[in-house]
Amino acid sequence: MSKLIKIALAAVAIIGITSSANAETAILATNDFVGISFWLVSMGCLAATAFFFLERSSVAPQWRVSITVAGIVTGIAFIHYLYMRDIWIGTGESPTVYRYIDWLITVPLLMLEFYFVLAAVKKVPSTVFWKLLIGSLVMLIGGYAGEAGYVSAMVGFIVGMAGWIYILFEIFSGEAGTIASKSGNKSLITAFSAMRIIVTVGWAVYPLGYMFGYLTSGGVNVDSLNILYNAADFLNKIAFGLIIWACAMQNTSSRSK
Ligand SMILES: *C/C=C(C)/C=C/C=C(C)/C=C/C1=C(C)CCCC1(C)C
Repeated sequence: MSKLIKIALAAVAIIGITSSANAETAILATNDFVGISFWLVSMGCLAATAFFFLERSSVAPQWRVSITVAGIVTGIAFIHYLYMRDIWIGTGESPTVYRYIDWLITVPLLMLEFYFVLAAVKKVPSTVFWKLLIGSLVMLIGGYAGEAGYVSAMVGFIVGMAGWIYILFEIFSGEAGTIASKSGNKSLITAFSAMRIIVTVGWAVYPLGYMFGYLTSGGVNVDSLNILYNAADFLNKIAFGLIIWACAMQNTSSRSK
């Protein structure tokens, strides 16, 4: 299929999805900053998705899976953000279920990016893949069970934290972290440390939100919580992918010189 046809098909798909998700769009008030933040992240995700797919062929072949996955993550988030935006504008309530559905798909994919960037420059045992996948699922299923009331909020929090701490251990000093630091590849090491900072600092926003929402008395202000989550998603999904893209480009040009 020619590139032009592919781009045309993608444009039609995006217009179709957008117009069906917008079928009953309520009016966005000029002072609804939460609604505006949902809208900004939707558009950021759309732009990032187009960017990653168009840039895919600019990087060396072994980096392409990582760039594809970055585009899939922002593409999935784009569609969820359209729905979340509508729910917020229409009802003024937090779209928690949609957030978790989005996390359930995008978070394991983001974790697997650590595997894919390693695999771009080294042979990596498949145990790394499974450890990252299972750690992220434990974190999310624990958190959801707690939020939805299948287990107490505290038990859900502890299980979720255990999954996150396990992931952090794995990428800092576990198998994945060791392979990266011993690789001797500058682009990989740069990508890996920036990605680690995001998973440590950027991801900390979510358990903090959970803590203030469920474990402290008085609860949390839904407006600030949603703005915070939206800003965190922007960093954790879009900036995360851009870091991988930048390192892939650097690695590609240092090879061709
Ligand atoms: C794009 C969306 C991202 C990167 C979402 C990440 C979500 C988390 C890191 C959630 C973590 C949680 C804990 C560590 C414990 C309590 C429950 C969660 C699920 C909020």
